[in-house]
Amino acid sequence: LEQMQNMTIDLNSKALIEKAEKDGVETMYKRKLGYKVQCGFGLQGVCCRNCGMGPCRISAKTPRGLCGADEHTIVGRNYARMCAGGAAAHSDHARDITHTLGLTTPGGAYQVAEPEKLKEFAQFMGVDPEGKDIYELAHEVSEVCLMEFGKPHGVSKLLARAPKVRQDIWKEYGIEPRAIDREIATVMHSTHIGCCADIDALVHMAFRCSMADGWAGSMIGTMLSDILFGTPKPVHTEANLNVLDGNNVNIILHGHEPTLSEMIVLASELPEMQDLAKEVGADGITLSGICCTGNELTMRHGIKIAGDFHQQELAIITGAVEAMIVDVQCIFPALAEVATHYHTKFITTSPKAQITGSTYMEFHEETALEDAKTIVREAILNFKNRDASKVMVPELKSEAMVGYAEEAIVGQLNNVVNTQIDDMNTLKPLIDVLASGVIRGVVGVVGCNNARTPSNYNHLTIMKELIKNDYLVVTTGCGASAAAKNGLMLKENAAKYAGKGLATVCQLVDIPPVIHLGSCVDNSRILNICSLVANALDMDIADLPVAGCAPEWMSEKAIAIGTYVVGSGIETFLGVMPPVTGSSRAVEILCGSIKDKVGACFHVNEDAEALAQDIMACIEAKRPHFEELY
Ligand code: NFS
Repeated sequence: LEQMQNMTIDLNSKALIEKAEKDGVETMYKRKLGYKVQCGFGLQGVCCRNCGMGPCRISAKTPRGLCGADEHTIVGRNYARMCAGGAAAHSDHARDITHTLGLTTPGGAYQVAEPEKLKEFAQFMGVDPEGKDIYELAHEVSEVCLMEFGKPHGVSKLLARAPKVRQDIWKEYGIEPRAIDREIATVMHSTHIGCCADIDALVHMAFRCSMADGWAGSMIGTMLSDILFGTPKPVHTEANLNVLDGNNVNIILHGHEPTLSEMIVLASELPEMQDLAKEVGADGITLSGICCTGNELTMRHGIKIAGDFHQQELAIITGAVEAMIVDVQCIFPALAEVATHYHTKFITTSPKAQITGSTYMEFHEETALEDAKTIVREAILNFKNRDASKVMVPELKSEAMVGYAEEAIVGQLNNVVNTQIDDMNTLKPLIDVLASGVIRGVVGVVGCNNARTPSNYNHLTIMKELIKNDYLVVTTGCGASAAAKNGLMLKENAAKYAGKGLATVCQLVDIPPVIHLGSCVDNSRILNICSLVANALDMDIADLPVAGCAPEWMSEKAIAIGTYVVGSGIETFLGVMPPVTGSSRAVEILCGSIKDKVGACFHVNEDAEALAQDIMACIEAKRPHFEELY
């Protein structure tokens, strides 16, 4: 038990791991114990199973696969495929959002929440909004965006948001992404048996494909989600499993796409649903979120964050959850088994993510609200099956301020800092505090939890070290949940955790030391802010005192993100080694020579304290150049 409890630093999680043992329920933490030794070939990325002659594994005795592929080829292919997997996930999510924009109608389930943003974006995408009805425009923008997934000619239109120098770098290295689906298909083709067998070419392709994620798919996903559901604004919330309410029907939303979760919010607020909840003996309905759906909901509605990736099983083990409703991505298939020990309904909704043992209630955007009502009703009616003797809601939760979109960050800084500057809504205040060195730099600390490190340990260690030394932290995904759960997203805690410079800025500007930027597709907001600042200063993104960090990354999506962040000229720090160490060439390129091409590279250190020091050293080394340019 102690061994399992040591795999997380979250006290709620520790308590629930103990309950799981008592209840005889297997969790990830238990399974991890069984995996004392994980496959060394896989860890190094030198196992190839891309054809039926294999699997081939590179070792001293077998330095080549049956086709003759060496370790560099195999590692390169595997890495490129991870990028393709990640780009596919983010972009397919974005595709659904784009289709949904095409379904908007006045007064319908899906509407245009941000007409001005839509007009601006339409203009950017080459659609003239002049004289058009807003829904006509929405449908046209939807069509234009869908073309970004499959257009036969040209490169991503969204690249134009980046500084000109950056665009030239991409052109030079040849990583301007064409249609999103094409980049993914090209990687799948080139990594097929008997195709690309050159590590430089494979890395190049991996970068181009990942760029299609960051500078097309994810960016479209974020932009259209804002247009459909509203641009997030700072809002108060609470985080960690204590947000579950013992007297209420508890519905947890887990997964990624706001199309489903937004409808569940609407449905659960209907008087008929509230009444039904009372009828079955509950006080009301509590919605909460896990993973990126949690982030999307909390930043737009202040809906509470139940937990992060590693807490999904534990949430059900509280015995207080009527339904865990999921759509796509980051969902443990184990939830089906865990749910059998309690009354919880594990409801899958997407044809893309059906899971054996779950209750499958397919969700269609065309009948969104009706489908959502059916699902919510199912959850409410399950309240009577709750077994009080099995309920244990753990004690802890934390408050947080979340929901800082680009607009909020700029607006917030403008509000308070520089009342003397005349042009409001400029980036000047942000740039001033950066240039003067009051804030040393900005670091995006983002991404998952990984069972190879104690849950949340790397995130919190690095975030705390950075803010203590006056680096502003922005965060998304499960990193954001870790920060929210631990009080780092409260301005009131700035004095406690942040250095003097940062703490002063937090007080003056009314921001927390760690800023919630949203879900993982919202990493595109980071690209956006960096581009805005670089453009305003006439610099390249690589000139800015910024860095990216994924301290506990685990998904292919995270690899794609890391790759496009590096491709964007931002030094990227990983707390877990990706499976590339089997190829000395791959490591040399990714952690070194790629910098000659794109102005940044990967840095890996599995010691969190040391990684934080590495990040700060890297930014400090950038500062003189930045100050000079400024
Ligand atoms: Ni991101 Fe979101 Fe979390 Fe990792 Fe999974 S939820 S898309 S992949 S685990 S941060």
